[in-house]
Amino acid sequence: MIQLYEFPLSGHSHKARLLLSLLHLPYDSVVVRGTDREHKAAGFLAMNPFGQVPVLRDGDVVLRDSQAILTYLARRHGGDSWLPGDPVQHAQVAAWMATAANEMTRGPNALRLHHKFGRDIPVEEARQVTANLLNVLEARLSTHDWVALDHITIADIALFPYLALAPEADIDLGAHPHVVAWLARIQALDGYVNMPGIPDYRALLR
Ligand SMILES: N[C@@H](CCC(=O)N[C@@H](CS)C(=O)NCC(=O)O)C(=O)O
Repeated sequence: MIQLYEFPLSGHSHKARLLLSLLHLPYDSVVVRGTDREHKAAGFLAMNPFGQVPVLRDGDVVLRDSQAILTYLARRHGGDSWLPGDPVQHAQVAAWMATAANEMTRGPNALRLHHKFGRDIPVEEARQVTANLLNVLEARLSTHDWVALDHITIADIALFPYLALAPEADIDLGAHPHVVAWLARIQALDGYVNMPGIPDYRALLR
């Protein structure tokens, strides 16, 4: 049985939860007790020396990093559609995975850490990164249903949680209707699971 080491309020963990659920893969959730600093204890550091969730264990395979976990699940359990083997399509997905790791982390994720958890961050820089990211995504999604290809891929999953958690990051999505429609499209998928803090974007479209 696959095991997912996670924090319940972690958007990075939610990427893994979401793909596991969309793939209808059963797994055991191992909630890491952040308040007890379990993620910095030797046992956890042996799985991820950075001391961060999520970590996924599948038999002998132990993986850290949400993007890497999505990559593994897609290739091992998801056929050829979530991360196609075609070199060009693979690279197009990889480009957006990099956006999830970079701009999404420096922008919306950082703003949520600040507004929800009180983390000291460069707020103005995070707002600018977020504004640029939203403009780029809005342009893409005004002509396409999905961020990387003409069907859903792990890039959509990697980008979903920290945009969907926008209210907790004091981000207004009002000027980005195509981003909102894309969030709702993901929420309408068979097997979609929510996490605390993500509103029902489908209700906004009704
Ligand atoms: N690049 C990592 C980042 C993971 C990350 O920042 N995890 C947070 C929770 S969302 C964490 O474990 N923070 C605790 C810490 O850094 O000490 C990924 O994508 O999985």
